[in-house]
Amino acid sequence: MSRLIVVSNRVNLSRDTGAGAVGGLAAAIAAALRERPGIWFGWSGETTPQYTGQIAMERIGEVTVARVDLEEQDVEEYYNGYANKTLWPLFHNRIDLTAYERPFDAGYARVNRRFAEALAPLIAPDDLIWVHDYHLAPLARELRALGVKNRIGFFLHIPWPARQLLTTLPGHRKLVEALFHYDLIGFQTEDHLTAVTDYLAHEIGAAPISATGEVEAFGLRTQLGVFPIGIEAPDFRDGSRSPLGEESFQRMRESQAGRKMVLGVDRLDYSKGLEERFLSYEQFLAAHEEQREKVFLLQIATLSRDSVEAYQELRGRLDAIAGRVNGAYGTVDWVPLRYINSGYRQDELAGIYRAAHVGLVTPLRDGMNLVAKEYVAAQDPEDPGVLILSRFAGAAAQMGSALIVNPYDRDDVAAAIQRALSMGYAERRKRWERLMETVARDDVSAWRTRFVDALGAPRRPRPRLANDAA
Ligand code: ADQ
Repeated sequence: MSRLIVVSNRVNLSRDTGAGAVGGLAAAIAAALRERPGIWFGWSGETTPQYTGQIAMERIGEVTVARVDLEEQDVEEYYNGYANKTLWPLFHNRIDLTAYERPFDAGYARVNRRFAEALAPLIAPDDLIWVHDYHLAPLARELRALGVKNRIGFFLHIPWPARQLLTTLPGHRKLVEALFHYDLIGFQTEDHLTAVTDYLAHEIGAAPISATGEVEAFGLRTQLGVFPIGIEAPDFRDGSRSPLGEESFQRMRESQAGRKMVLGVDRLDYSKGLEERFLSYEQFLAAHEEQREKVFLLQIATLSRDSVEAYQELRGRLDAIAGRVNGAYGTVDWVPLRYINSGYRQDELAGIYRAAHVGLVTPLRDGMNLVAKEYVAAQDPEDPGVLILSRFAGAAAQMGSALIVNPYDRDDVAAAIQRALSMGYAERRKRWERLMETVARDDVSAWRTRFVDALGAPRRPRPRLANDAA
């Protein structure tokens, strides 16, 4: 069996927490690397005064990780800059927040080159290489320039923007051309794939040449496909019943004091629609006097990218809305909007999911959204809660049995909250069963297996390139 080399911006697996407690993607990658031998390569999250390219190899459980430190300037230009101030907002339809600065571009190219130079010596001829996310779009091009001929796949966890938005990016063509050095490019949904093919058709004049999504452009051939990511469903089902899950479930139930709980769990990010969600909830309270004191919204929003200004500003606005709602509607013994910024261990979170009568997942734009799936997986099958899901989450394509809403429409979201709270048992259960079927079937192993199998499948050789090393 060929080895699997996984590359992502961060390698956030630690000896202390193991694979389970560090988020969905880390758990998925760690599981893939337990199934077959390989290495997980990426940034350590640490900075060093001067980049050395020195790799720290470590064995964590059954997984070998290889990490490099970056310079402050790399972090500023590549990570905070091009990745999180340019590509992230643009790919989430926020051209108003998209900052394009030359040093960002240079830093992005530099770190991708550094990653390639550090990684190349670790690669054996038969290895499959799987690169994750928008931080590393040019990595295959850099590896090819160093003579790496292995199969290299790329999975984009975030949406692909509409052509009209992508073309606002200086150098958009260069970015897309770099992707063609991959053998396989995976997207979360058909919608994202359609946006890519639309760009290729109109900007490059390229169209798929086979039913399996092969496409040629820039003298290169790649394959495009849809691979919706899933979760390790039993982890959330069992986690909600584990000692820690049970404890957090009981704690939540006690603190509910007979009230119904609507739950939001997100990274604090403008793509998650938190502001709009708070305003919709405010609208719900205004429209449904009879529900006041009978319900509350618990919003858990872990701080994220806190050094980026747009995130600091959002945080300030959320604090203000939460304060206003609680000031206007709260009573001495009822806080209508409980808003906290802490992070929780997976089992603890599973217990909180189980205690929630309604899961409110309303991103304005999201590649997939794993929280929607985790919420469903953690429910008590005998007494499941109701999922309200934004039509703009990639997950909506698979989870049509949720109450699907437009997160920009406060009336729509407020009406869905009311409907979820008053839904009868039979409907609630039927909807949950349908959702659970998808979550259990299209899980993270299915995602990983489909992608790695497609990457390893025999195919026509790549066309030779002028700039390929001999
Ligand atoms: P994210 O934008 O991070 O991921 P999401 O898919 O919701 O969004 O995943 C968030 C993860 O963080 C979940 O596993 C959740 O349990 C965890 N999490 C959130 N808040 C937490 C808290 N307070 N404590 C503990 N854990 C918390 C990106 C894309 C998504 C895509 C994923 C995977 O933006 O669209 O679904 O990658 O491809």
